[in-house]
Amino acid sequence: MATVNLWAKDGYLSTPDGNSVYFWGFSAEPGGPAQLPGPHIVAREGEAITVNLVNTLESEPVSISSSGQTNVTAGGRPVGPQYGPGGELVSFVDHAEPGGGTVSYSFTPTHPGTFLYESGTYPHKQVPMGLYGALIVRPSDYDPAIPAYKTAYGFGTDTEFDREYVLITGEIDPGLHQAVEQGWPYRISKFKPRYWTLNGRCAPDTMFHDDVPYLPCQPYGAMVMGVPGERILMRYIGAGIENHPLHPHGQHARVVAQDGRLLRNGGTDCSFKRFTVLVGAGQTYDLMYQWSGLGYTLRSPIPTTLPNRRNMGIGEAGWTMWSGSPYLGVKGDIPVGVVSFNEFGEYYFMLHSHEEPQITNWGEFPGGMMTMIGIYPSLNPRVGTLGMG
Ligand SMILES: [Cu+2]
Repeated sequence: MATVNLWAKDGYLSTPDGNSVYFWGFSAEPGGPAQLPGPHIVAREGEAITVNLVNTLESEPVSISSSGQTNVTAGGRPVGPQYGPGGELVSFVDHAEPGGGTVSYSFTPTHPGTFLYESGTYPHKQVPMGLYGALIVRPSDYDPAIPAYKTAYGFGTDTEFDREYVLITGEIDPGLHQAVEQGWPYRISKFKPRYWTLNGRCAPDTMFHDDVPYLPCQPYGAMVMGVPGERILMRYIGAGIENHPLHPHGQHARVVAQDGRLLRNGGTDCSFKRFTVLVGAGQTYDLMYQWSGLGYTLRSPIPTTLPNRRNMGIGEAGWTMWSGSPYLGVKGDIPVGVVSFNEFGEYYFMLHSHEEPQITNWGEFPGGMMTMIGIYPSLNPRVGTLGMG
């Protein structure tokens, strides 16, 4: 039986404009930092899994619920709603009391797919505060060593993939987070997000690698990478309380599943192509992105041609491609040792929320719910694999 241990903690998020935001999140280690989103949980269809939760928060109980999972038990009994002393609803499922309380959930996923897990306790508060993560259920016949069995939904479902990426949407209202930190009243009616996140990060941090040391509480990057012709599985998860129209440039994506259910009715393929998918709060979508632009494919890869250096202006040239500065409009020399511009011949396509105010960081464009898809002539096979499971 698979076992996952999670600790609910508090911490501070980093945003690209230099802000620091108090948040609550799950950690996979008793001594590790809270993280946004929580650790990916990778389970397998038909195999029992136990999720142990320790609540180190001092102020309120925490629980974990996952839409789409059935027959969940805690302590051997079916989970049920929890009420406070005045009869008010506190949690949708059994919770762990504050100050080190524990709860242990067990269930057996009956379907493969992409799911959200989140706190079921005061969810209008604890979910925006960051207590959410991804639950990936592999099909029972999943075998990454055999291409026909390296699928999202099982052999023969036309969901084989070469690489996979989880993209979890969220929003941050720093005012409400500060209210929680200071113990002020939490008024969801005042909800006004200033940051929009993919995997807990705002652009341009979304494009950094996993586990960069300067984002200790935001370990997951959101950059999608592949080579022409590869089947790139993108798992969208709407963890926040807003809806987000996500749009990849470069190629339409094929929606193969919704809310952890394959879009197939008997033998009829019900998948469909879209250039924008509205990821609703609490919803998940599985999309297949297969870039074949300019005639490049797996058999006909992008040629790696070095650009003529005379065609790349720098600094004083006056028509700078990139000035060497992280800020737009300020010129400087490129860093010592940097000698190349796109010399791999890769192509980049934006992937972003089409609700354009969401691609800002507190009003500054670009930022927020935006990342890039990089299509390369070749790429390490370990890129685009999920760490756990
Ligand atoms: Cu666009």
